[in-house]
Amino acid sequence: MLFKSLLLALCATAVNAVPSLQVNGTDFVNPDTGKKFQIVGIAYQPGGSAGYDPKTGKDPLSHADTCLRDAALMQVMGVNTIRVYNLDPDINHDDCASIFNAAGIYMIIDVNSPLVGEAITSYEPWTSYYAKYLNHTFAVVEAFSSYPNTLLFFSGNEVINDLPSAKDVPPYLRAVTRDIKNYIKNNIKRTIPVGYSAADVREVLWDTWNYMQCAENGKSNDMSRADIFALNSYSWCGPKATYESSTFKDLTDKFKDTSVPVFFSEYGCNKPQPRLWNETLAIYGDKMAPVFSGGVVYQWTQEDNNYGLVEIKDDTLTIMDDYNRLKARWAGLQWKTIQAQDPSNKKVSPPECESNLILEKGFDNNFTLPVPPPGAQKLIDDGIKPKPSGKIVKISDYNVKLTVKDASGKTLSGLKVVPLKDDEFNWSGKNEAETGNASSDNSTNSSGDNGKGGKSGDKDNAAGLTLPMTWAVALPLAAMMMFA
Ligand SMILES: *[C@@H]1O[C@H](CO)[C@@H](O)[C@H](O)[C@H]1NC(C)=O
Ligand SMILES: *[C@@H]1O[C@H](CO)[C@@H](O)[C@H](O)[C@H]1NC(C)=O
Ligand SMILES: *[C@@H]1O[C@H](CO)[C@@H](O)[C@H](O)[C@H]1NC(C)=O
Ligand SMILES: *[C@@H]1O[C@H](CO)[C@@H](O)[C@H](O)[C@H]1NC(C)=O
Ligand SMILES: *[C@@H]1O[C@H](CO)[C@@H](O)[C@H](O)[C@H]1NC(C)=O
Ligand SMILES: *[C@@H]1O[C@H](CO)[C@@H](O)[C@H](O)[C@H]1NC(C)=O
Ligand SMILES: *[C@@H]1O[C@H](CO)[C@@H](O)[C@H](O)[C@H]1NC(C)=O
Ligand SMILES: CC(=O)N[C@H]1CO[C@H](CO)[C@@H](O)[C@@H]1O
Repeated sequence: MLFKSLLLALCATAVNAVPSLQVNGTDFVNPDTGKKFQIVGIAYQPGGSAGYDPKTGKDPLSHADTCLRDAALMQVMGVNTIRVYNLDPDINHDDCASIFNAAGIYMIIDVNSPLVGEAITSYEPWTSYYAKYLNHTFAVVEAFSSYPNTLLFFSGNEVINDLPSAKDVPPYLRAVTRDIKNYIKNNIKRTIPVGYSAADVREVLWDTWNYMQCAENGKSNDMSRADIFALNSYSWCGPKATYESSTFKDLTDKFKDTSVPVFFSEYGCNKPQPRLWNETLAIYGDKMAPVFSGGVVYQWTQEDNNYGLVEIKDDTLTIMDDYNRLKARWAGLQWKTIQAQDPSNKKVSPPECESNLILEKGFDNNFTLPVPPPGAQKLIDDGIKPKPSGKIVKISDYNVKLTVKDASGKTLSGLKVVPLKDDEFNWSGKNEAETGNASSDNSTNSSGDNGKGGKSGDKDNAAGLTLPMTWAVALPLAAMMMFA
């Protein structure tokens, strides 16, 4: 009896949870359906990277009212993932994590930030690899690991960006990846994957990918190997670009041989304007979807770098035309089919970590990694103290309270998050709130099917990995340094 009520209590806490995904081979797999999961994501960095200041007690996931507003607007578009860069592990994120979870939206978490002591540096990386840095990294892992919608952690973002930074950084990136994976193995109940988010600089991209995905003696359980490889790519620009001219075809041809899931951790070239989002048709289309696992649009809020979908001034959000165009574009896709593809299920062995795997002269081809810095091994073995922790909480009211205006300046009413049933993730059609603009609403064909996860399995017993990872610089590097 006691046992039974305990079980019920445990189940109750998991209500309205997205299914924790697994990494199997080159795919994210929904364990309930066995289908490949495609990320439909948005980079969520209100204030830009410069807006992150832990001293204010604020970060992008600290305020329930703004998260509720943004989750509602994202849900209407069919977003299923946000990427969040700059997080303070000591702030409470329960409300925001619970809101996004209820909306069927996963979180990709960058464990680093642009602040000193919170990331591996691109030059003289040894000066940034010390126990206090790792402590911060592990604290972010602790803070987010209990949320079922934490998809993966990025152990680094755009750290290797050219040959000079490729000279010393690679072993440090692998070392941090190893430390985080070991930390999770020793201290965290759920296996959450750890990956790297690369700048799409072709001179170093392929070596970076191989350096991160290879394995010692070909063993896929090599702890320093990235579980996922992602790239921030801005090479598809404007309405005239094609699969070939954008070089997305080149990316697809190369990544066909990947041994880990690959996705766009940022995309959405903003020159020329306006963005018509043609690339999303390719990303979720027949050629790319079997190789890639979707992507993350850069970015939610309008900042100085001009990549926003919405503009926030004080507490008022105004929808921009880019939001409407992206929403309309996504609405034209057949999500029911896209999210129902079988994983490749092919046995892919990682390449061997050998110096001849690295092709570019000047790129570090030494796979001997630095050992954890003094004091760090104890943290990895026993856990940090104190440990931040998070939990899913009950949200009593899903109605948006902050002011939201459409692109013409009209205040919208009735906006709310529609909490999904257990084991669903969002894809499109449940939340019918009006946010648009008549012309784009036209094409918004919310023909209604929601991401059904089916029955949930044992979440903590995932054979594979659950999804999370890194920090982003505000200005997409690749936008400036495209495949030099
Ligand atoms: C380690 O992280 C925790 C959680 O953020 C923090 O309270 C503690 O002060 C950190 N320890 C060190 C040595 O930085
Ligand atoms: C991009 O999308 C626009 C709007 O649907 C379309 O007119 C244009 O032809 C597309 N570009 C290409 C190269 O297909
Ligand atoms: C609707 O959206 C289109 C394209 O985004 C824009 O050109 C138009 O001005 C918008 N109309 C209103 C009423 O917001
Ligand atoms: C994972 O992939 C292997 C093939 O590599 C396949 O046999 C297995 O069924 C897959 N597992 C899941 C849970 O999809
Ligand atoms: C590889 O790196 C390790 C650790 O820094 C160093 O001891 C070793 O000499 C390096 N090997 C080569 C061939 O440079
Ligand atoms: C929207 O629908 C109306 C009526 O069905 C049609 O006349 C109009 O051309 C459509 N607009 C767009 C942008 O598809
Ligand atoms: C909306 O969906 C229906 C049914 O799937 C389809 O027949 C129709 O062409 C779609 N309309 C638009 C504008 O995409
Ligand atoms: C609850 C829900 O399903 N919300 C949204 C998910 O995504 C689609 C668009 O793809 C929206 O139309 C839904 O409203």
